[in-house]
Amino acid sequence: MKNFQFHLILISIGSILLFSTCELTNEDPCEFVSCLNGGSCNNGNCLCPTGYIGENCQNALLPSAFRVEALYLTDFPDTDGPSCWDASGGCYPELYLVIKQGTTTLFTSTYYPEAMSPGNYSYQPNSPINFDYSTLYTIQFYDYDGSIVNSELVTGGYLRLSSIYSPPLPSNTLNLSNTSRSYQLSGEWLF
Ligand SMILES: [Ca+2]
Repeated sequence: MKNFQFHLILISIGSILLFSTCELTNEDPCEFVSCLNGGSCNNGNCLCPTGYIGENCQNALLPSAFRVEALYLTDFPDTDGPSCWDASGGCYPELYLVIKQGTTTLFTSTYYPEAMSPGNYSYQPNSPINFDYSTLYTIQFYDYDGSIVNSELVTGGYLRLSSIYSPPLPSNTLNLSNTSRSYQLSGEWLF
């Protein structure tokens, strides 16, 4: 019986030692690490999402550009005030998009005939256009009237990303609007 008790004590001590060792090796290095702005902890270090740096992902970076993959126009003046855009052959505009930087045209799309608002008209450049963060771009929509030179400006405006950007990082779909148009830029922030 004494022998049995002695073995029981040995087993108990062994178990305590075993569990203590396990607790030591299973200590979580991320237990006291707090990763901000959507960062995640890996082995005690923060893995930061795009646009953030720092030990705890606490610092937001400024983007260098936005890579525009598509533009979606949703709301625009589909009549010319009380008049039609076209004197004959329908009322609504044959709507196309022009993107310029200064006097340089970066993209001219094909047109949608008889475009009505609200709608969802998508324009996709053959290859994505990088909008530099601090550069001014012109985004215009025209009514095609048989030739480019006869086209009439339907609506348009300027866009400078640095004027609209503030952390946290916006999504990859930018919703932009003013009184005469609403559109989305779809793409990716670059750093
Ligand atoms: Ca037209």
